Amino acid sequence: MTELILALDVLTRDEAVEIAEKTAPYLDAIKIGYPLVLGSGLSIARELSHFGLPLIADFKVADIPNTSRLIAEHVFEAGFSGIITQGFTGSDSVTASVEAAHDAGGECYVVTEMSHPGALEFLGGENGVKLAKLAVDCKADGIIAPATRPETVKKLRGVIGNLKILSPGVGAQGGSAEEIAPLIDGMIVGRSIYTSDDPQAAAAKYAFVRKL
Ligand code: OMP
Repeated sequence: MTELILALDVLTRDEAVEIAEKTAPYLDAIKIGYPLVLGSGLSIARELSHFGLPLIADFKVADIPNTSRLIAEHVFEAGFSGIITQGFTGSDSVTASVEAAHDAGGECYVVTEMSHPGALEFLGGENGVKLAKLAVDCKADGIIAPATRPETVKKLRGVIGNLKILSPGVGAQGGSAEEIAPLIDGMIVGRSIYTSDDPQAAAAKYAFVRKL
């Protein structure tokens, strides 16, 4: 079964808690990034931990190894169980994030080809494949790969084997939940749930798709 991960990119604590309350029964994890953390502070992780779901920190870390490690340590101390890092910074930086995650009992995911059209200017094709190989070599727990390009996801699966694939781009970015779900381990959905008139019903719909 493919997990359903809510990308909770709302801007305030109140909105975040309201959406999480409505959707939590249908979710397997919540992903939080700059929009919410800059709006509400890192302490939002502790508040959302009351819903009993794994929390993934989407900071797309892209720094030197020492800074990457410091960021990751902060993230896991704050109560997250996973972190997303860029891969183009190279193996030493990615390894620093992976080791900090594993030292804290958490997981680290490496971004490969991103889901938006502009990603193809630098991250697509052979570079996406190289980033996936790097994730394997650095002992990451999985990769982030685009639900907007199922063919790419299939190709990257061939590179990473059993590592997890988490895929954003479903709904608002045009990716099909039905098409991508059988290829991946976790479907990341943001706006199609949290901007819906009925976030609970939207989450329930994606939760149904993930079981198909
Ligand atoms: P929606 O487009 O609203 O469903 O949100 C997608 C979420 O996934 C956002 O939080 C993005 O920042 C994130 N994301 C992508 O959309 N594309 C990527 O290639 C990578 C990510 C990510 O790392 O989560």
